Amino acid sequence: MKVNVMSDILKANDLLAKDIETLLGKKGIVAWNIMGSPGAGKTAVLERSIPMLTETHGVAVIEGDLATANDAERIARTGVQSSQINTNGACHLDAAMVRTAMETIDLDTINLLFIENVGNLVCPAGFLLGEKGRIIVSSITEGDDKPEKYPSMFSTADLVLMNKMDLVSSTDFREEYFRKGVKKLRPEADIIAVSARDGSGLREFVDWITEHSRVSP
Ligand SMILES: Nc1nc2c(ncn2[C@@H]2O[C@H](COP(=O)(O)OP(=O)(O)OP(=O)(O)O)[C@@H](O)[C@H]2O)c(=O)[nH]1
Ligand SMILES: [Mg+2]
Repeated sequence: MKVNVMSDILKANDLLAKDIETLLGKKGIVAWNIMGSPGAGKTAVLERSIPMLTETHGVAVIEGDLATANDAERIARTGVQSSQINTNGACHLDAAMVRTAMETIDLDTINLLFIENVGNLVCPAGFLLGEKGRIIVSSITEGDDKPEKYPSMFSTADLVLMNKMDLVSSTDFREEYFRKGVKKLRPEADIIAVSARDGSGLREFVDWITEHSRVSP
């Protein structure tokens, strides 16, 4: 008999993700799935951008990690709602985890939800979470060949942030090579060079979020 366990799991996940998307849509909330390697700077980019975003948006963040509440605590210090999911070993978030975390957030006070996935360049790609789109934070210290080495992840990105640009002179990172690698997999993806350390590029990131988070009436 044919055994089809993985595709059944993905199908169930996608159905729940669709429910989440519908619920968020009814409430006028746009969700972004933030993905990238461990330590790429996903939380740092959010920490530094949230004060700009809250000038015009109600923001909340769901944080996914194997263990600790470190990231949710960092986000809470910015003053917005944050909720931590511990996956206890799982290398990605799934829609059921996100649905549970959403119950801890006052959805009536927000219109922007960031879901920071578990740091990983492979597993999160296969699991929809109800997001409008996907943002990959890729730090330049990881190397300029990451798009071509991790195509499943980069081929689903709507926006790629090249983070840690403040360190570029200490690396052999070739920005054009990286950009070509992304565009080959996903021509429509936007790419922005940023530094969560010195803040460069983050206004452009905030403008991108604002532009792409408009809810059609
Ligand atoms: N120099 C420099 N350091 C950065 C930058 N962004 C993040 N960092 C540092 O990189 C480290 C990891 O940053 P995090 O924001 O925790 O990275 P993350 O992607 O959220 O990590 P995980 O959640 O563990 O996957 C921290 O020590 C940050 O201070 C940057 O733009 N420049
Ligand atoms: Mg983090």
